[in-house]
Amino acid sequence: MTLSHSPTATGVHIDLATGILNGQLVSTQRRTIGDLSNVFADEAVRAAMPQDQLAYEVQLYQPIADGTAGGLFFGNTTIYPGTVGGEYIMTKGHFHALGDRTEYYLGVKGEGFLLFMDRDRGYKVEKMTAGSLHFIGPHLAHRVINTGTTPLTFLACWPADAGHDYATIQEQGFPVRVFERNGQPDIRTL
Ligand code: PAN
Ligand code: ZN
Repeated sequence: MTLSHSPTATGVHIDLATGILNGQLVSTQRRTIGDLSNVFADEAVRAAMPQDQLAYEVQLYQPIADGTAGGLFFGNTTIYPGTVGGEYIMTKGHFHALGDRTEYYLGVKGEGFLLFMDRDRGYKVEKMTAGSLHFIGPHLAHRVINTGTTPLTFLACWPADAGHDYATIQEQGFPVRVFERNGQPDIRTL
């Protein structure tokens, strides 16, 4: 590495008010309602919705190659408000492919729930708000649910070799779902 002898600008910047990242190595992933088949309880309602409706977006800062042991990635996620058949819009959720890899989530804007599930389908829910810091321990699947009426944005930092296991969630789901009832979140066990 060529070390600079005078201070230089970093290659990436985060707007702390919005969580938006800017920089050359920042990429964006979008998840539409059409990408979320079999995520919500009412698949027929989801399939009848506009398939190009944006459900959530992720900005990724990957300063090191995917899979590098000891490396770290950083990103944000913005989940748009709304429901699918009365169920709040949420991320797909995943275990890490290397199951013992951990992660931090930090709430920036909006409100929601962070749902954890262990390998025995035990679960817990943490409230996510601006400034709430969440440690996702080893072997815990994680999903974020926007229970508010505004976009929910959070920051995340995770190991570059963690990887994502979506298949287990696609097959088995989480043990609870969160529905809107009289404008309030209602956690239902399955
Ligand atoms: C996050 C998530 C992001 C989107 O960066 O990947 O919030 O959620 P899904 O990946 O479940 O669609 C993270 O947990 N990375 O490991
Ligand atoms: Zn993760």
